[in-house]
Amino acid sequence: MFLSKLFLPLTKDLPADAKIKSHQLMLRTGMIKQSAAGIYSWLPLGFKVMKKIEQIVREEQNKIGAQEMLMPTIQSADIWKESGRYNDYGEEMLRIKDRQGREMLYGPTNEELITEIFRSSIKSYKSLPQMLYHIQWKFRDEIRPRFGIMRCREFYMKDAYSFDLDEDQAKQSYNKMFYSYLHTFKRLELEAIPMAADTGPIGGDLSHEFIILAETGESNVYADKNIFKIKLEDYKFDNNSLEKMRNDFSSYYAVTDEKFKKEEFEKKIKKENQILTKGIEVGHIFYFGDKYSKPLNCLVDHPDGKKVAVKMGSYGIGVSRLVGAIIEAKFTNEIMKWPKSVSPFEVVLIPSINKNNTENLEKALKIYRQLKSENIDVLLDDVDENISAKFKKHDLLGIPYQIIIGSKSEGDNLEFKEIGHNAIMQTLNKIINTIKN
Ligand code: 5CA
Repeated sequence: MFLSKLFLPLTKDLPADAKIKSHQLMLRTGMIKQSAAGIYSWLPLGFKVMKKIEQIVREEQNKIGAQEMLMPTIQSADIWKESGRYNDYGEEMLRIKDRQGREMLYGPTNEELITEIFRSSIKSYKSLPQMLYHIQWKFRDEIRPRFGIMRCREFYMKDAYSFDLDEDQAKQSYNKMFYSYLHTFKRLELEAIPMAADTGPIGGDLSHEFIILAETGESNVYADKNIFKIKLEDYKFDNNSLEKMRNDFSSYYAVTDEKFKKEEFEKKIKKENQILTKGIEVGHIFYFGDKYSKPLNCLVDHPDGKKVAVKMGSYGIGVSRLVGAIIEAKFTNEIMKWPKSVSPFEVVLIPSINKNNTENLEKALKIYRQLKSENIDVLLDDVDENISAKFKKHDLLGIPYQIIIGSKSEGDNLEFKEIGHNAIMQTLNKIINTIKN
């Protein structure tokens, strides 16, 4: 892609409510545009990042055996009346009437709908366990949407649902998701802490929020620093190891507000190990047994002949929120650096362009074509502006590899920024060398 062709509405004018870095930066770099309070359009740059995050979330869900499907955004109110949540959900639910006067709603979550789908086809323990997920827009009429896409009204969520015969097996499903979440966040280069949490309007008795540390976060974090010593590589994907993993994490103090007790915290953790800060909730998992399967009559035949309500859990990741969360975690000193796995482009070519001398641009074009032929997603900054303005722009855009052509370099030399020893660097070096020779 040529920068001159990219739809990238950079802006310096920020609305007064853009208080945190990620919100400001996403607006400045034209990743998103607000269309109504708490409702955003995703412009090409932002959309690309979100899609890459979505793909990582998807791959890690598939790895643990969850199956992807897609449920609609609009749901019938009937199933919510069956579960009893239609009234309980209150003002946060966007309620709609269709032309026949039927009550509909824009889904804030999908426990009811997935249970309805499940009960109509699965009748026997022989079909269990199952894990299903979708990645779909949700709507919650948040009383105070803020921080851009971090707390908005329409947002993109991965929500998964597990179905098991009994509590023990359901907890194994829970553990698999626990494992999957930690691996997902690791691939996004985020250190997420699983914190014991309340279940709120979803319900249930076992729940963890996955929180990344950030001063601008809305969640309070109370944790023991030693939790970061746990290494994911030490756990295998089998039931015993997964159970051990959750227990090991739970053995360190890490709780959200509702579970926090000051005396306990101060007694249990040495002063120097206390983490007392803010964080961003990027995922939330719940085990709630038969909270939905019972009222919705989602029963299966038990091996001993009885009919039992399936035991369920639900598991959410804020895919759109993660875009902002990554920015909050990675932005330092006016310089952004996307994790390589989700960067909008893999590498940017920055030629110093001079009207009387097109040599740098020609050289850049040559490299551009070769990178393209190697399937590297490259951006070529072909805009005619001075090099320091270019550098400023790319510090904000945050593409992790830059090749600078003609600024400090003399003759055939090229300058790299951000050198790493990995596959893409080797390919880049190879291409650069063939061009030089
Ligand atoms: N049904 C359950 C799990 S599937 C559920 O809805 N959980 S949740 O309410 O905790 O939401 C899951 C994740 O969605 C959160 O961890 C958060 O990352 C994201 N999220 C929730 N509300 C918003 C919002 N208003 N704006 C952006 N992301 C949100």
